[in-house]
Amino acid sequence: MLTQNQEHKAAELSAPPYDRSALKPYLLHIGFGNFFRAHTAFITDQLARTGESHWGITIVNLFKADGIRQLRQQNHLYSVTQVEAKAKQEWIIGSVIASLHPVIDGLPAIMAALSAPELKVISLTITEKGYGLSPATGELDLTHPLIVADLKSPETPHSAIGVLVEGLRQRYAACGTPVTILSCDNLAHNGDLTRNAVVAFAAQRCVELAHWIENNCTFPNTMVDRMVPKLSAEIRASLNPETLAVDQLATACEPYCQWVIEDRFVNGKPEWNRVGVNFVDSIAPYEMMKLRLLNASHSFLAYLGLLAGYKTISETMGDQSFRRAVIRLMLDEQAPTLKLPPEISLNDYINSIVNRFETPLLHHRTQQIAIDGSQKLQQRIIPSIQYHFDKGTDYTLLILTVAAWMRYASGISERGGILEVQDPLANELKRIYIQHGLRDQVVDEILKIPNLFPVTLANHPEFKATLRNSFNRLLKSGAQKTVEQLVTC
Ligand code: CS2
Repeated sequence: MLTQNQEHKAAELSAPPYDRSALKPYLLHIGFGNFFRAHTAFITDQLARTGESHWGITIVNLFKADGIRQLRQQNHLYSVTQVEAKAKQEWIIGSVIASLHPVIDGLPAIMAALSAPELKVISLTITEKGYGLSPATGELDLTHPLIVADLKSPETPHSAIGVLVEGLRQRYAACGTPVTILSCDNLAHNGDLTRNAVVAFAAQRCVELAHWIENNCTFPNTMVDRMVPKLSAEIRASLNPETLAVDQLATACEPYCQWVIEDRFVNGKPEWNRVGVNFVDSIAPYEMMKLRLLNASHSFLAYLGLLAGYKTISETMGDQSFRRAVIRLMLDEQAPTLKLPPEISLNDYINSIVNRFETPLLHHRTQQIAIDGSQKLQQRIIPSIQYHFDKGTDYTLLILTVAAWMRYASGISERGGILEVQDPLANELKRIYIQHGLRDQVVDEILKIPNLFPVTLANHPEFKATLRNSFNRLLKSGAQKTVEQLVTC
């Protein structure tokens, strides 16, 4: 609860220099996390600053209500600070104009917003696990507990997909106005996967609804890029104290910001291209490049760095062996799997990633990036392993990332301390470790978890043996020595 004094101060966060009352709820966004605040909302705010956009955002948060309550206390304003060595730039974001939460406002209010004729775009940042997909196949997992529950009572859904489909059903009944659905999560072909999940869920309810969605909604694929770490005490210390005193939602990020979107909007779009967004025919080369170079490297540094005792990505990059290893991962094991967009130079792109990772100001914690590995590896690492496996080429650093994730999943650090494991499979992983201990049998057991890895790999003796070797190497030598040995040989 805010004190009266804080409430008074919160109202003082000064609005950006445009008429917010002229913004209309054309965009509804599900998920009020840090990334959204510093990316989609930030970009929409930049556009509003041109004075020529009426695009405003309604936020829907399905889980935590605190952020929404706080946002309302702050008149839907909050700050985003771009941290960089030379200067910090602080923005007060005004593009969010309304907010909804099922517990505070009730589900019917959310459904009314989703079926409003003036709504043109629905965007999502619900994290990889929020889609209820099977990591191995990318299809909607009809055994996923939230999906099972929502299919039983589809008119009172809790999952993002269930809410979306019920909203679209009511939209179909109320006005039938087409709408664009924009996934902004780090999934390969995020639009296609979202369409498949939504249509599959809808088909379980009513085939006619599934057809309406297929024919009246588009799901452009998008590639998003901006590092937005959780606000740590270290970053807080570098932000403007006057803003912090009135802003409980202060967000910090790097200056870098990229958004590439397939130009398949069915009912109008914001002119985001005026503020740096690229609308293209196909984002496939961009998303592969970003997932396999940036995100995969992040996971490599997160798991191996965490095991070696490093707290942040920049600290891990400060260790020359890790720095060399991650560059080698990008150049030797990821680049061969990619077809880059024609205007991109591989070396420049890799150099820019290295520079971004080295920025100490961001304090991007290895622990934060390690979250949800069971969902992330399938997007960033596994397809490249499959590529090398089929070709018979080297994937030592890729498989080491998987082995390091498995080792991290034990919840025990190399010094015998506790590692906090946050993953949808955390309980399952814990059960395996309790049964087998810190021994390489766990590798086979984890590979047996249904829908985690593609069966072509999970059942292959050679793949299993390679993964076990990598895992044993980590057990025997530790992350630091293993990485050091790999880059010096
Ligand atoms: C990170 C991403 O946490 C993670 O898994 O790799 O959030 C990364 O910071 C963003 O994708 C950068 O655009």
